[in-house]
Amino acid sequence: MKTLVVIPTYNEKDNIARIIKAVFKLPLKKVEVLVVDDSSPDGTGTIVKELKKKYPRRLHLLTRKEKNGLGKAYVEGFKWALKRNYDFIVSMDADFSHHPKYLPKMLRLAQEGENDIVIGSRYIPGGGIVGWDWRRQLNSRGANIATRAMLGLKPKDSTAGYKVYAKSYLQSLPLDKLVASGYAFQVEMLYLGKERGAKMAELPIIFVDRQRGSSKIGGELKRSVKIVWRLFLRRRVVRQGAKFMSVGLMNAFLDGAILFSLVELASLDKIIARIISSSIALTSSYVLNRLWTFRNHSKKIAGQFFAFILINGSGLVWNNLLYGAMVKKLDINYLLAMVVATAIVAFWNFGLSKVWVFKEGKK
Ligand SMILES: Nc1nc2c(ncn2[C@@H]2O[C@H](COP(=O)(O)OP(=O)(O)OP(=O)(O)O)[C@@H](O)[C@H]2O)c(=O)[nH]1
Ligand SMILES: [Mg+2]
Repeated sequence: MKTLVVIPTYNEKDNIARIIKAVFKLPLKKVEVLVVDDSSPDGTGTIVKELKKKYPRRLHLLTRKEKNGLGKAYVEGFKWALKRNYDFIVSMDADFSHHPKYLPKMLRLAQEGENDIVIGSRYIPGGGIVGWDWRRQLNSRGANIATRAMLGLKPKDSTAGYKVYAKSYLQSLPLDKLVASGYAFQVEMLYLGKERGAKMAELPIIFVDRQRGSSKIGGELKRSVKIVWRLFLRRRVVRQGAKFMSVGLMNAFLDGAILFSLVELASLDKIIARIISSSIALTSSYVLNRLWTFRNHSKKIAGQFFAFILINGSGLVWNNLLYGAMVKKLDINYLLAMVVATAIVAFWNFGLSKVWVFKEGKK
């Protein structure tokens, strides 16, 4: 089993030699290191070149012209690794926050547990952070929780940078088409794993703040928020939700337009007109959700249509109960109550339509 540890560096002259030696001291066979250096002005690259004399076969250096982001550095490192057929590829910071001592256990978990991704996790029992003030702790925690919720990620540490990847998993990724070029790269890698049903595991690590050198994280937070937002909008459930809501809105207008025409132009009885208009709107809503929102191709159209009507009908009952409670018990303005009740019930309708009416088969 061949392993490559990829270490991206920008101005890490005080750490790089020590971390390389620490990796090579591990009781592991066939471990090599690739440093991806963005032409650090402090001479990190020169130090690595010197060390290559000591480890000619195990140490590699990839030099990039200029500082171009952590994510891009990893992508280049990963491509380099895939060309050379390493079985496991590790992402590790140069500053000892990701201590090499955890690597043997992480690799074992990847190999024996047949995991696609093993995460060195700060947020499971046994893990933790040393050396960050409460502000940075809170920041990281908050970012972690928000990211997990928005992207539906299972791992407890969704922003972790210390990971072991199985070769086959990296091969399945569109490495040239990632949206993140900086720190959010780590989140995107997990998100892609979720989309692909990758098998993931976490191993607790104590993350220790850097003792030497300076941080490069400035400005990354804002950029990362943008990336997480973009990934969120790409989620299938979010896209389906948006389509479902627009179908609902469209058909409310359709209902009104038909009702108006039947009453005003065809002088139909108002009750009969509404029965006709709402039936047409409901049918159109079913058809659009089947063909457009959920792209469902099942053959059971009659049963599905019935289920759809059942959900929407029960939604209407809920809607009126909620509306009544808000108006009578809470004394809320009736129009506001109507909007709130309808919004809540829209989620009810969407959720049940997704998991029951138009349920997707397993891929
Ligand atoms: N090649 C390359 N490496 C980078 C770049 N930005 C950061 N790094 C490296 O990525 C790793 C993580 O960066 P850090 O600055 O330690 O980020 P952090 O751990 O979030 O913050 P601190 O530990 O507080 O400094 C380090 O090894 C950096 O040298 C970059 O643009 N290109
Ligand atoms: Mg660091």
